[in-house]
Amino acid sequence: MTHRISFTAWLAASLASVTASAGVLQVDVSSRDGQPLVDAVVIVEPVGNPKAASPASAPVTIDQQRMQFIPAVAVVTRGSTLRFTNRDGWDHHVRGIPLGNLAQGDSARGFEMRLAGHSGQGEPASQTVLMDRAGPFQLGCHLHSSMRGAVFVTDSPWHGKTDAQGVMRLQDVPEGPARIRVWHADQLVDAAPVDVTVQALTVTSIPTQITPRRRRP
Ligand SMILES: [Cu+2]
Repeated sequence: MTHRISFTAWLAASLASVTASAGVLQVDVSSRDGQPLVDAVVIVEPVGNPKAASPASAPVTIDQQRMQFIPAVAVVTRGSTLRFTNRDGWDHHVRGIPLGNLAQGDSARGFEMRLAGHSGQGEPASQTVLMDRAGPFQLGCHLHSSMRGAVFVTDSPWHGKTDAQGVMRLQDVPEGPARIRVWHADQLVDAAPVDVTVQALTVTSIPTQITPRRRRP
C-alpha cells in the first residue's frame, strides 16, 4: 500500500498551510548499506521550544492479524492510549517491554494482555493500555515468537516514521535549531542525535548503521 503524491504538489500544499515561523522538514533515512530505511521513528526536538505534545484524542489501534502487528511500528505521544485488537482466529498474548533509558532511573514497567481468538461473530477481543512512559517499547507475543512490533512514545509533537522510500515529512516545525533523533526496532545502539536548522523548507539525509531484519512475506 503505497500512496505517492508528487513532491511538488505536496510541497505547494504544505507551504500554503504553514505559518511564517514554521517550516517543512523532510528527513531521508538510509540503512547501513545505503538503502531507504523503512519504519524508522524520527523525533524532532526544536531547541528551546517548550511546546508540549498532547495525547492522541482517540486510541491508536494496533491489530493482531495473520500473526503480525499492524502497524508494525507506531509512534504516539505520551499519555496516548493504544488499543490492541486480535483479528486472528486464535489467541494472542501480547506483551510490551520498555527498552532503554533504564540508566535514568525509569522502572522497567511494561504491559501484557491475553486476547482470545476471534470466532468470526461479534466484535474481536480488544484491550487498551495507557502509554504514560516515554521511550521505545518492543511488542511481542508470548505464544508466537515470530510476532514483532514496536511502539515509540514521545514527548515531542513533531514526530513520524519513514515510509517505504525511507522518507518522513513534517509540516509546521518551528524554524530554527532542532535536534533529530532516529530510532529503529532493529538498531543495535542508539545513534547520536543530528542537529539541523529548520528553515521554510529543509531536506536532510541521515545515514545510519542499521541493518533491518528481513520481514516475513
Ligand atoms: Cu500471538
